[in-house]
Parts: sequence; structure tokens; C-alpha cells
Amino acid sequence: MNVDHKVQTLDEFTIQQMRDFPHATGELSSLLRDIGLAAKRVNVEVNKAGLVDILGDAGTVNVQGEDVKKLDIYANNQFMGVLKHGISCGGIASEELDDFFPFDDPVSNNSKYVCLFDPLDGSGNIDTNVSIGTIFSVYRRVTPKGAPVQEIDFLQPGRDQVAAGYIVYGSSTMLVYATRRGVNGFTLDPSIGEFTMSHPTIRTPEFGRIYSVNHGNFFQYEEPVKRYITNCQKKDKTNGGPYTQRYIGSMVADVHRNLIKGGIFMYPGTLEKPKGKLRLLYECNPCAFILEVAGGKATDGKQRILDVQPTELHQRSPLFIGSKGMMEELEGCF
Ligand code: AHM
Ligand code: MG
Repeated sequence: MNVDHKVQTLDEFTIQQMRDFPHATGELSSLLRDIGLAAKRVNVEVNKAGLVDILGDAGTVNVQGEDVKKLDIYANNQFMGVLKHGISCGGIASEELDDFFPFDDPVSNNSKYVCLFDPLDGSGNIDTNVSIGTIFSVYRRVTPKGAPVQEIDFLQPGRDQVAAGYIVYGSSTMLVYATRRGVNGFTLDPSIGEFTMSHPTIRTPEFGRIYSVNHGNFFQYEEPVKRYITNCQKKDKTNGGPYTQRYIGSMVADVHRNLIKGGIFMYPGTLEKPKGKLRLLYECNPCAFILEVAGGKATDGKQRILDVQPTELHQRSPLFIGSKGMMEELEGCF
């Protein structure tokens, strides 16, 4: 009897991966399943955001002094909830929480992983029906099991990530996640309510023609960055310049498009904010891990993002990320 079927769901895929490792405990598969479930719940709310009273400021300000939208809080609670009730995660850190949060129950204290996330990236775009996303990052805890996780479990360099991924709530909803073994993309099939494999073994093109940056800040950038942006606009480029500028203002959507089509995304430091806007742990590290596994590069302008030793949970970092060839052109301007 032929029991092969063509389209694999996220759960089937993670279980298949586990079967390839006879000693695997299944904890990572279970964690990814939890994340997939929370993503489906958030997706439902994002899709009906225009219909119900869920839009608008929740009237609070997050730890970085930014307005919090209601959907941010909803997404944060969903991801926290599934991970707390799962069996794989000892605690979380989130862009929306002041401090890390140890789950501190007997199962969680014996779990292998901690998870960090930006529950709703690009949430400034919610009101205008533009793609937004969730970004997540998974590390093995470094403190011994049996006790609540500690801050040191979260302050690990990005190179030690076990898995990282994002969900884009866009014209379709996609979950992309990477382990050291590869990057795979799953599209939510609304007819069965499952993420199904749509982009197996993603490799980012070595060169692209898209550069993504907030041009409004041009005069605030340091000279090498200005030089690179100006080069992107020149016609005599050997790689078919001028390049095309695309900037959605939702990093997940910008990075996702560039991952698939080839390109470079930049959020440089500015005169006012030398470390830029993006958070090392919730935004830069997971995207850097995904891009590197897919064959791209990511730096803060000085060093590889994944080698930065974090010192605080909400630390910010400049970010340059994308196709290897374009990243090398950028590096040539420094
Ligand atoms: P957020 O996590 O508060 O949504 O902020 C991060 C977002 C990124 O998704 C996006 O690339 C960036 O902010 C856009 O910022 P700017 O408007 O300064 O270019
Ligand atoms: Mg964000």
C-alpha cells in the first residue's frame, strides 16, 4: 500500500526530523508545535483586526518607552501561554516583558530550552493592514535542570541558538524556521488549519538586487553606510545596478522577502541612536541565525551578529543582514 503523501505538515516534518535522531527526546519538536499553535491563534486575531475592537493603543508603554498595541499583548500572552503549558520550555524572555519569566513549575524546571521572542514585530503597521510578524529564538539552558531558569540562560550569544524562526502574517501566513540542519518554510493552509511545507531547504541567493533601509534617516547614518546606500543607487554597478529599494517597516516581512529573492536589510545606528532600534536578542539574533543557515551573512557593522555576547535582555544593535555578495559589498565600504 502506498502511504506516501506529498504535503508535509509542520508537525509531521518536526517528527520526521526527530526520527532521524534516535536519541532525540522530542522536546524541540514539541516546542515548535507549541509555537505553531500560538501562531495560528495570533493569525486568527490579526486577520480580524479590522473587525473587532482590538486595534489601537492598549494605553500602556512597553519597557523601551514605545506604545503597546492590544494585539502585541494578545500575541505575547498566546506565546507565553502555550510555552508555559508545554513540556519543553523553562521560561521566556519577550520584547513586551520587563524581565525574563521563569515558569517555575516541576515540569518546566526540568525542561531543556528557553525561548525568546518578539511577539508582534512591526506592530506600528497593524492599523494599516500591512504585514507583521512574530520572531522567536530557542536556546538550550545553561544552568542545571531542576531549578528555575536564570538570566544567564537568556544572555547567550546568537551562535548558540538551537533553532530560530519567524511567522509572517501577510497575504498568506508563513512560518519559517531554522535549525543548524537547514531553513524550511511552511504556509498556513486555512482549509485544514495546518502549516504545510511550501519552501523546503531555503537557500538565499548569493546576490540580490534589493536594498531595504529607512531612507528618511540617511543623513543620520555614518559615512560607510551612506557610501554603500549611494553605491546601491549607481547605474554603473557590475551586478546590474541601480538596485531596487524596498522597505516595508516590518522587519520580518522585509527580511523574509530578501531571504527568498536576495537582498540586504539594514537598520544602522543613527546620530541620535548609535545602536539603532532593533533588539539583539529578539530580532537581530534569530534573523541572523536563519540567514546564516540559508547562506547569507549578518553583522552589526563591526562584527558578526551571532558572536556578540549580550549583556542585557533588551540590548539594541545596528543590523546589516542579507545575501553574501551584497554584505561583502557593504563591508567593502567600512
Ligand atoms: P517593533 O518591534 O516595535 O515593531 O519595531 C521594530 C520594527 C521593525 O520591524 C522595522 O524594521 C522597524 O521597526 C522600522 O522602524 P523605522 O520606522 O524606524 O524604520
Ligand atoms: Mg520588533
